Amino acid sequence: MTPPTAANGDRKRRQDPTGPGTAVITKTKPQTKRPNLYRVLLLNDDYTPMEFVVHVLERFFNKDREAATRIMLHVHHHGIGECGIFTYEVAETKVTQVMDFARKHQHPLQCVMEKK
Ligand code: TYC
Repeated sequence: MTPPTAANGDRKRRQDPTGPGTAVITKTKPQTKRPNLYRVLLLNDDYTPMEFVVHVLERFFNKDREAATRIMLHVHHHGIGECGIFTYEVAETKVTQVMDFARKHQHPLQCVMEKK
């Protein structure tokens, strides 16, 4: 028969860390991970009508006439401009919608996305 020594008690606690005198503390990770964001850009060209670009910005990027005109003129003068910032899937959808719409109307308008 083994006498109940202090050493025996220590051994018992090492085998069962949830036994009396110990507690398991679970730390919940704060759920604050931000999604990767993507800029959707329009590129200038010499052929797409200004009015068509304004319409694209109103229709697919929910810009009012004033904001759409400002962005279109920025692209016209600087060669490239931002339409909006979205998560990957939304950005990809916008690019596809704009490219399909431009092709349907036989304009060479280019729309691209880049990681922010
Ligand atoms: N440069 C075009 C023109 O003069 C207008 C234009 C603006 C085209 C923006 C594309 O993304 C664009 N008709």
